[in-house]
Amino acid sequence: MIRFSVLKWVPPFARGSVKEFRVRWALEEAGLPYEEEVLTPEDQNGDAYRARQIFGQVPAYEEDGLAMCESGAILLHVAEKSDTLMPRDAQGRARTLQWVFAAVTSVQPAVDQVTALDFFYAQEEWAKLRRPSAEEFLLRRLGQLSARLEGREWLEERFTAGDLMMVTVLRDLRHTDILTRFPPLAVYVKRAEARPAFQKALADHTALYAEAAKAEAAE
Ligand SMILES: N[C@@H](CCC(=O)N[C@@H](CS)C(=O)NCC(=O)O)C(=O)O
Repeated sequence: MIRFSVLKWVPPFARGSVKEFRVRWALEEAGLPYEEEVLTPEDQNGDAYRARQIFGQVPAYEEDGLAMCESGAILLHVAEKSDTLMPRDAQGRARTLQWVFAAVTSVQPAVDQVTALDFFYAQEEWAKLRRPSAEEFLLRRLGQLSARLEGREWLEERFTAGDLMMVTVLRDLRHTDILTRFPPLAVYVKRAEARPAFQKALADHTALYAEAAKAEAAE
């Protein structure tokens, strides 16, 4: 049975963005059954877990004797099992790898610069000074991506793991109005979010934090 780790608690802004969500969504697309391994902070810092994920982060993944970590690598591993995520022809496969890497190495860093400022340092003077140039860089990247998606449903002729990864990265901007400035991107994210596998994964991910959300709403 496939098993991946999830965090018992995350702050509200992180819900829907925890990197286990990518794996969960991919497994739903692939139609593969799985179990969650729910981690407390003590579990994360224990030797047993660190042996599987040296940074103590999620997700870590296990399957029939295989133990691995890093959401991008896990996504590609799962994608190899599923025609929905990975075309079988060599070119389609190579292009899927290209888009997964574009998402994590060309778009995610630009997104992360803005989200880190917004979520962790918003009140700092230096962050207020840095924010406009971080956003400007991000807008340039998003403009380039948006041009690719103009008139297309997906990055290639069909949905792949590349779209799954790209959409999880773009969704990290949902606390801003930035995507609305790029209609092809806004529509692309909505199209992906309408997929039944996405809906199921998000519902299950959110359910982990339902009790915490109720308590926070009552405060
Ligand atoms: N590069 C890693 C990053 C994983 C990561 O950042 N995980 C975060 C949640 S989104 C985490 O476990 N944070 C808890 C911590 O660092 O203690 C991956 O993609 O799997």
